[in-house]
Amino acid sequence: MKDWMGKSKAIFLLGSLALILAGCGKENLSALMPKGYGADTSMDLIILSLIVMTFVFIVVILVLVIVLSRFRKKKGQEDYIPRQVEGNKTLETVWTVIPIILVIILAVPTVAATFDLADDAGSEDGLNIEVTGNQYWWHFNYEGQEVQTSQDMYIPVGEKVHLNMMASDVIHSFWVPSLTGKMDANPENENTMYIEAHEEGVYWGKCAELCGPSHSLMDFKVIAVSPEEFDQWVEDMQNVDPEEEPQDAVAQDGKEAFEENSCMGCHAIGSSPAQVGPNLTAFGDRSKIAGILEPTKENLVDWIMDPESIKPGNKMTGNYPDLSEEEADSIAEYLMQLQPSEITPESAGN
Ligand SMILES: [Cu+2]
Repeated sequence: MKDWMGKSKAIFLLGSLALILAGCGKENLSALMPKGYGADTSMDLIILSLIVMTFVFIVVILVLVIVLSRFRKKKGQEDYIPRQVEGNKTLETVWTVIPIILVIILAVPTVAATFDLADDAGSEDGLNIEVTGNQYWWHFNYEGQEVQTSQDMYIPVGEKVHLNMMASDVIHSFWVPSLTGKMDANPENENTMYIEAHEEGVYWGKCAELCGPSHSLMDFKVIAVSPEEFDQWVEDMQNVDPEEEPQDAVAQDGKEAFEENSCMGCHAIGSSPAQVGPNLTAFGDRSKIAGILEPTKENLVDWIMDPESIKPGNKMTGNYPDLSEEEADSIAEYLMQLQPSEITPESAGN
């Protein structure tokens, strides 16, 4: 008896803890707070399955309680054995038919939603973005627009945005929980999906496929802005001149150091595609540095000096000459000044 009490207490505590922790989800990083078409569809299916599961739970518990109370051994019934039932056709039909009906209730909307979400993926019309997953960052190429960027993906609100997805190294998985479900980014074949945001805002994205030691740090953002702001952002990005000289002396030194140390071998500024490292066109506007650090110059210097301590296994480690603290500082100044647009994660409500 004591043992049973201890177990039920533990189950109660764990259950309460799970309920409390369920409230810890960040806004804009939760499938339970849908802000896009795909996430709405998933949420509808979650609610439907919860209703079905609750119904099954209640029926099973009711039957259990009735059976336990009606057929238990009562006082004075020392040799009591309830009537043994075998091969009851009615019962067997009921417990076969009801689950089949429940499975149909779950399956029909699920299959319909799957086809619906797959329907317009990979369309030729509208905005198409080529998404490439890399260890441990995301590249976005706006097809036909001459716009390339990394980590922060801008989209217009209320529009279907088609994503054509691949990976450059290992399998990654693109996931923006508030907007839609997951999609694998594979090295060998292209997967397509679309996202659509109902409201302006900054939505957090995660890589959802274990892809190496820094998999959990492979964060990115989707920034949904009004269609007018989006057009403005595209224009601002198209007008970036990578050769443009920075305003102040430190940033000018930074630009020189950036070029002398062959940073351009891996990174690009402007619309030329980066081969190995992230495109840095609007680096000064990014919501995070390396996907995870607050966007301050100090954090950028730390990242440049020792990226391995921040994102283990990243490809920048060991791929460039030793920089002095002063060089790193001036490069950081130069990069933080790359702010080609007024449309930023901050203006979108980060
Ligand atoms: Cu990944």
